[in-house]
Amino acid sequence: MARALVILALLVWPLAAMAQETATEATALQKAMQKDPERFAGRVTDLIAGFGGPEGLTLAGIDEHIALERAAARASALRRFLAMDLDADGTVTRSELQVSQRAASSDARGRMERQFLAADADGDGRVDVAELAAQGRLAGLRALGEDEAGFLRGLMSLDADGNGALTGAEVAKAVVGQEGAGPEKAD
Ligand SMILES: [Ca+2]
Ligand SMILES: [Ca+2]
Repeated sequence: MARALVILALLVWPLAAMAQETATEATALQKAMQKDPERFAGRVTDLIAGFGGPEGLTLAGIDEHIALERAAARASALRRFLAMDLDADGTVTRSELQVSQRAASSDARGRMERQFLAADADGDGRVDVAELAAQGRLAGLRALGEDEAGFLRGLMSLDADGNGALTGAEVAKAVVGQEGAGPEKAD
């Protein structure tokens, strides 16, 4: 009997964890709608216009948006490093850093030093290809984190007719349904 209970608990636990995650996203969605319905609707309308297909915004469209935002942040982070790679071997050494630092303003020198030290994860005095790639990934996640990505994917819960595509009308309906529904509406 006890054993059966343990097995049951093991089976149910992951499902409960998943439900919890979905509930957290739903709450974040409701909060965003209640806090500033106009801003929320505007933002989602822009997303639908920018990344939606003829039927509306799909999960694939949301993922494209997430990937593009992260790629843009990754590209600008990598650009800073690549501009210091004087011999074009794909890695930035301390002596390459120093040449760039000499040419930079005094304000920029300190920042370049910090960025170099942060990127040189193994501390061998050079930022190699793998360390550069890691910096790029980090910059992407800083620009659009997992919480935000989860929130954006959670928008698909507003797909009222369940056809896998979110329309402006569905968003408008959801926002109207949420207005005034908040337990602690901001004053
Ligand atoms: Ca180099
Ligand atoms: Ca290194």
